[in-house]
Amino acid sequence: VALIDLSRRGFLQKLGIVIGGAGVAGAAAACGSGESANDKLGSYKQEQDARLAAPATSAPAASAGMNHGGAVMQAQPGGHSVADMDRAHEAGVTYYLANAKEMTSRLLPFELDGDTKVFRVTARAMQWETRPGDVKQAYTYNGVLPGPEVRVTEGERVRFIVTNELPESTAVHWHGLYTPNKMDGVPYVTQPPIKPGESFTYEFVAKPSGTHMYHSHHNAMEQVGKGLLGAFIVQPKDKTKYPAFDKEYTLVLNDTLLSFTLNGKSFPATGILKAKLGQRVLVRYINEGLMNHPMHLHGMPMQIVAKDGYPLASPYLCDTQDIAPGDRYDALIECTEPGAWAFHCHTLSHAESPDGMFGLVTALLVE
Ligand SMILES: [Cu+2]
Repeated sequence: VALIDLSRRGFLQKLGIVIGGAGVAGAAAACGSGESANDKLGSYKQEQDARLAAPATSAPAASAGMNHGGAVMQAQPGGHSVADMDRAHEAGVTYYLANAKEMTSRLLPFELDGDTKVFRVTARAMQWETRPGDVKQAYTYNGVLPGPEVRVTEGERVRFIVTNELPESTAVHWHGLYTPNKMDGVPYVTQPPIKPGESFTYEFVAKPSGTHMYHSHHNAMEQVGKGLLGAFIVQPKDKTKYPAFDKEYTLVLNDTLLSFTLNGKSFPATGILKAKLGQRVLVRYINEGLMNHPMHLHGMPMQIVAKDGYPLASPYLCDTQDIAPGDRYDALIECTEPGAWAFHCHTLSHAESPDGMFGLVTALLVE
């Protein structure tokens, strides 16, 4: 397989975009240097609105005139002219490369009560912007989506005081963790639902190690779909039992009610993964959605080292890892190839359209 032009500029050119100057600074300049983040956001939104409002430049039937040579290609299916479609793709990618911030995990803070780590989690309804101008009615833990990441070490005692400020009952399930039965978080199976205005306290010892999650287990299609979800990472007590890595990212996937989101955001508002040449990056995939998402990284293989937190006896290499609802996969990436590499769900209806890329799309930038 030929790996062509590995630079960021190559990435843009591959996507049909030629800009002045290479790198993030160049992309930012092309986008209008001196603009505030809000201006940029506004101009991206205006372009989107203008395209949606503009009448199709050719009737959809004109797509019958398309040929493989491209010379007579006047319109794309859906009534987009060639120029309109390319402009839409360019706007999204240019916006992304100029604005994407490195993905980070917000950690859930705790207080100590003796040896017990005490966490406070409040569920509430609020509005959440998935990408510029796209604001949805969401449910959040502590006002963010995904909920703040829990990070503890195997064997630590944890307590979660969960307060429900939603207009409906809820409960929290600790997916992947070995809890006492009454702490499992399923209404009418192990506890009464937490009614609006009420609190419930969960307490258990964090085990086993691995990539886990916490989420609603009440009216869950809606509540998790609207955002009641978060990562729960239990670090191994003995780190030598897990492959070494230089840096890590948690990628929480979701779909349906808030559209296709990576850590609560849809492309081009998604964050970016960054590594220095030669670094080993660990990606923790967590699928909180209703659909499978085959995540595909360009340029370098992924080595899958754990499933649902359990280290694999035989890690395997792949470039696409299907992730079913509820699954977690830990993937190690040896960042041997410099450039900005597309990284996206390969169910293409979750990632690309005539209006440009959207949804489950990010990039790995190796510098
Ligand atoms: Cu997908």
